[in-house]
Amino acid sequence: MSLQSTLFSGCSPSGTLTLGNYIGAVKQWVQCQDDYDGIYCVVDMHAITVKQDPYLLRQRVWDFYALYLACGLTPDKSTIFIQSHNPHHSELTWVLSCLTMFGEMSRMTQFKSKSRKHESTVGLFTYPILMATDILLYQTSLVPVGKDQVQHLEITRDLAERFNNRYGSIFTMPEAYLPTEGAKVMDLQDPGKKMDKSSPNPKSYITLLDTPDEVRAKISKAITDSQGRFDTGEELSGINNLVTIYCSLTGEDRSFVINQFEPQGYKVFKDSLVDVILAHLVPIQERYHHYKEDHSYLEQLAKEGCEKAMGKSKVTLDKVKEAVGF
Ligand code: AQP
Repeated sequence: MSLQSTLFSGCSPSGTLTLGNYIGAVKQWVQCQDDYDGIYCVVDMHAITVKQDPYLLRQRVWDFYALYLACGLTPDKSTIFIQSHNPHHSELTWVLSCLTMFGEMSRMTQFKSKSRKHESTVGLFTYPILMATDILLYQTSLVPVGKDQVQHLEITRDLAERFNNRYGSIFTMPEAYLPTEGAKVMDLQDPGKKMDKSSPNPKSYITLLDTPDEVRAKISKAITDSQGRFDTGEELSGINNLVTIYCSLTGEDRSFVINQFEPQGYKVFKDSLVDVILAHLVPIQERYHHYKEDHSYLEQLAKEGCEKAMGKSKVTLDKVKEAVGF
């Protein structure tokens, strides 16, 4: 039995994985592999909370799976699977839905913002219950969360506590895991917003599959500062975001980077940033293409990953069914 803490995370295949997903999530997961029992999921059930093209969705699911591996997740160390392949997620979601109050769901701010852009389906409304399931099903103790997900982790903890009080102590109480290096990467055209894979403007994000020319063009057009400063004193400035990307990928100190590039100006900095980004992306893309060449191998890995995941989730689900009287 593993004595490591269980860590659960996933990305939603609602677009192509971005540099934001890489810096804020996947790169951290890879670094955590030796220290945690990591469970990493392609959360396609989350993706359909907003309208998706079925053909594109299936393609993206496999692209995500191949990219997780290409970024360095390994099935030997982590459990890597596709959410919809494990039916236990739907089953536990129903049980938890029957413990969730309409009022507490209504307070979720992400629903309020997303329902302005998408159809207000019941699935979009109750999506935090599915997220709670993802976490509780694997007795997760640590969940890497950005600020926008803190509210959803809180409701997960509320549901775990409510269930445990009513039916006996079955769920582990999850805590937020705040990685020291994980940075929030902002939109290249609007640094007030986070870089988002489903943004309608492709210039606002870099995907892990962008060509060198696309990366160069997007970085050269990225917003900086009208006065040419490197240290604007504003957290949400374009240049601040580019320096964050540079530091996250190189591990270099922010003030060192600013001192190095300030005398040389934005052009030299941006050229160097492109080199840094491509030094990460090119090897990832080579490995990605290697995995994509053999779809049956990918399917085999996903099947084994799912069996490993279901081995864990079944233990929890059996206890839940017994506890609620099924
Ligand atoms: N810009 C970002 N900077 C740092 N970390 C980020 N993450 C996402 N964007 C950034 C982290 O990646 C993980 C998975 O996120 P996700 O894209 O699947 O979920 P989301 O960010 O909440 O996006 P949506 O709403 O599901 O989909 P789209 O992209 O369609 O809007 C998380 O750990 C997240 O913090």
